[in-house]
This record gives sequence, structure tokens and C-alpha cells, in this order.
Amino acid sequence: MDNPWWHSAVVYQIYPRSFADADGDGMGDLRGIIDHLDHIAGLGADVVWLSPVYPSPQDDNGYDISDYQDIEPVFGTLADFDELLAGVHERGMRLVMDLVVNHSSDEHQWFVESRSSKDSPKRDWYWWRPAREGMEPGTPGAEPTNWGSVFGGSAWEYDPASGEYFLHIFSRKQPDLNWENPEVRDAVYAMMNWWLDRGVDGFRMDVIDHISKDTTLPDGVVRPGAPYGEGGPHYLNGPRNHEFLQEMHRRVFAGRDALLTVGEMPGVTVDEAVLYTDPARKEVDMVFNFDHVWADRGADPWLLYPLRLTRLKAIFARWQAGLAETGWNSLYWNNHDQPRVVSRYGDDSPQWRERSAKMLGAVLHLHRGTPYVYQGEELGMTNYPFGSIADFRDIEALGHYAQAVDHEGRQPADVLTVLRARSRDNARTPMQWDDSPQAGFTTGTPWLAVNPNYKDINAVAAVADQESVYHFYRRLIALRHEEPAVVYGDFTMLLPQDERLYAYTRRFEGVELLVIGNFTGEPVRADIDEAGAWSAAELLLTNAPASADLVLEPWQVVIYRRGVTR
Ligand code: TEU
Repeated sequence: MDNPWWHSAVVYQIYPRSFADADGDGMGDLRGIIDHLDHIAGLGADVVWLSPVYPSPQDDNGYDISDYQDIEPVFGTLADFDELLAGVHERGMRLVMDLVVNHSSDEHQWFVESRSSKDSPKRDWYWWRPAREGMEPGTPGAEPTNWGSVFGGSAWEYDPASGEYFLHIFSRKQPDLNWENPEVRDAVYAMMNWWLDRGVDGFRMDVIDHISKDTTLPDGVVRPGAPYGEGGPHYLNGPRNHEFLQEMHRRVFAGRDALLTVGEMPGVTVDEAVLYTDPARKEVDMVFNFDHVWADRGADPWLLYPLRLTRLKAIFARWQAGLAETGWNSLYWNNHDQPRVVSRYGDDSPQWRERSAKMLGAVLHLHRGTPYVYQGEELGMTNYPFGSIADFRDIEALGHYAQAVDHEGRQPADVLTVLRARSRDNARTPMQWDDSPQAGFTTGTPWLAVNPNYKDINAVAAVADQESVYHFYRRLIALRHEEPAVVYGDFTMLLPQDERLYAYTRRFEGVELLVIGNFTGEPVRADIDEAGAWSAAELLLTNAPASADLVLEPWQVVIYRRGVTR
């Protein structure tokens, strides 16, 4: 089979609210994106993924969609969208839309109708259930199951008008669609075809491993001290998930060329990912798994642990091996849900910020898979110095704070410490374009504060400096385009027990690459067999002066290339 184009592609993710505001209302928009397409093309990215731009009450910043076939007025119009799409295509790139169909907004017409009466033809488009047997509807504990929602509180919302509850795994303004109902699936596929006919090149599918639920809806296990039971085992990777994706493939993707489909799948295992991405099964091209961004937390997402490099490496090694023969993975450190990687797994102090950002980029991008760059990552943007809860906007952060402080009696200062490190708002502060007020993001008041470090960290400064993180990422992307071993090389993890160095090789058709990243602020010698041979090899890329004997400077990364007999 021919190798698909996306094997050697790099995707750039835009979070439209925070990218560029062309009309001064403090919120990013499509016109702002159009104005900055050259920044992305200049980096060498092949694909632009747009987080949701559809009409939405913005309860979860657009991941609550009230009309799947239009553009949110704050962002622009369908005409602006067509212009953006043309601008992306003119630059030789492709555009991937966010597809959020596990749930809609409660303000979507489908849900409005569904809620209107128990007899509505759309009643069964969502998960409506009566109160727990023997309980008075609307009273505490009467919810149909004990599941908690991801954003805090019960996963069930009581609707006094009909006396029933509807399911929402996320916020109460994000009711789950009932994929068991074929009319729902027909409507979703029709909408997807409409976008593809308009010219878009694929979809990033939000929580697409949540669409098939255990229809018996059993209670979940309650962890000690937890207010709710865990619904996840009953709605993640459910019995019909593969069937639904195969049907989607037949009804939407089959016969269309050059698409990219990526399934966001919190909790997906390697074995399941092989099934989801085996080309012969015709489901999706690649998945987003979460194991490596959950490497510094426990079962409770709000407990912080220092990163253990051996754990991170074990996770990557498992995924690289598991998908070596069949299937494909995506590679990411950052997106709109993750804190900034340089602040998280690197060192964002002025001394090491740029160097550690480059090291992290290189270590990620040289794996096998399709790399994703999240807006600002190419500048080495950092977490935000949040002062108080009033600085946050994200429904997840606010929900967690309320639950932890008001219901679980935790100390506000402790909860803030966790949010500072973990909140999704770290990723959502405005893109830093230049050193003018508001970092050139807006002429108005930004919806979320600009990071005060924008005078030093901004796109104009980075593009002007050949040694910047931006140009390093540009070289990494070029390397993937030029060097087949980056795309197809067999992966071997070295030094798996080392807590300081991340080292591996890639080998393909007579070429071997060696990557070593130093995850510490101290010099570290890489004790790798044949070190002499490697340091004599061609040094493709590094972020600090290279030594002759594989002693890595603080946060240094080296990428060597040599010929080998096959
Ligand atoms: O995220 C799914 C998801 O797993 C997140 O809720 C994750 O658990 C959380 O962000 C960890 O901090 C997707 C979108 O990427 C996210 O922005 C949405 O809020 C969510 O789905 C609901 O649509």
C-alpha cells in the first residue's frame, strides 16, 4: 500500500479564541488567522487544525456547539471561513476541523427539541433517563447513575419539566448525543460530508472513544473519598465504538482522497489504538493518547507528582513498539488542554527556557508518528503566573476550585498551586505576536490575560533570531520532510533506567539516527556503546555546543546521523 501523505506531515493547532484578534473585541477570529497564515507556513507545517469555530454559547470555549454548519459570529462568517480555507490551500497546507459529536450544546436545536417533550421525535437523540428506582426525582442521590462529570458535579442534570435526567459527561451545557440512534449518526455524517464538500481536509474528533456507552448504564466504582462513582469504564471505548467509526468511514471518508482523521481518545490503550488505526479496518488514521501527558499525575488528576523520566520513557517506548507494525500515532506535548510543556517537563527560567524548549521539541519530533505543534509552542511560550481564582476562565478550573474548596474543604492556596501548574488556561493565554501592548493579540481587552513575559517571548523576536525556538522547530519540521529515517525508522529506546537522559535510535535503510536529550540543568555524559563512533557521526541538529565525548550540556539535545550496513 502507498504511504499516506500524513506520515511525513506536521500539524499546527490553532485555538481561535486566543490566536489573533482582528476586530478589537478581545477575542481571536478567522480574520486574525488569515492575517497570520504566513507564520504557520513559514514554520513548514503541512496541516492546520482549527479548534471549534462553530456557533456556540462558549460554555466550554466552543466545545459546546449549537450549530454544526455555521461559524460563530464572534469569529466571523462562512465567507471568512472560505477565504481562510483558500489561504491555507494556497500555501500548500491542509485544514482540519474539530468534530465535537460526543455531545452538542444544550442550545443546539436538536437538544431544544429533545427537551421539549417526552414525545418529541428527537427525545431519543440524547440520553434521557428517569430517577433511580424508588427515589423522588430531583432529590440528592436520585440521579440515574452515580457518575461524576469531568467538570465537577453529577453527570446527570435534572429537567423538572419532564421529571427526567439527561446525561452530560462534560458540562451540563454539553448533553451527550445518543449514538445508538441511527438518526443521530445520519445527521452527523451528513454534516461531516457538508464540510468535506466545502473543501476541508479532515477532522480531529473530540473524545471520539466516548460515543458508545454501555446502554445498561451501571453505577461506577467510588474511589475512597470521591464524591461520585467513575463512569469512565462504562462510557470509554464502549461496545460499539469501532463499529460506529467504521460506519463513519464508509459513509463519509470512503472514496475521498488526502484526508486526515485523528481520534482524540482519553484512556485509549496501545492494543485498542492498533485496532483504531489499522488501515485495513478503516476507522481513523491516528489517535491522540494521553499516557505521556498523564505521566506526572495519579489516578486523581488533581494530584501533582514530579516527572520521573523513566516513567515517561517507558510510556513512549510502549507506544512506539505497539504501533511499530500496524497503525499510527500522533505526537504532542501541548494542546489547548495541557499546561505549557516548557514549564512542565522543561525549565522555563530565563536561563534555560529556550534551550529546554528546543530539547523537548526535538525529543518529541524524532519519534515515529505525526507531530502536532500547538500555537505558541514554537515560541517556547510558558505557563501563566496566575494570582487568584479570579484570573482563571476555564470551566474545568472553576469547577474544580468550587468542588475542592466548597465541597471537599481543601485550602484555597493548595488548590491554586495545583491549578497554576495544571490548568488548561495556561495554554489559552493569547498568542504573543510582538512586544506592543497585549502582545499584538488585540487592540482591545483580551478575554484572558496576556502573559507578562511577552516583551521577551514573541513571534517577531523569534522570527528575527536564527537561534530561536521558532527556527529550531522549523529545522525539526524540515528534517522530517527530508529524512525518511525520521518518518519510518525502527525505534529503539536506549538507557531506559536513566532518570536524566532520554536517548533512542531510529534506523531505516542504511541510515541510523541517534537522539539524546538531557532533562536536567547539569551536564550529563551519555554512556552509550560506541560513543566514539557516534560523536564522529554527522551532527544534524543541536541546541548547544556539542562535546566530543557525548557529554550533554544542561538541557542539551543532539541528533546524530550515520550510515550503517543494513
Ligand atoms: O477533551 C477531552 C478530555 O479528556 C479533557 O476533558 C481532559 O480530560 C481535560 O481537559 C484534562 O484537563 C476534549 C477537548 O479537547 C476539551 O477541550 C473539551 O473540554 C472536552 O473534550 C469536551 O468537549
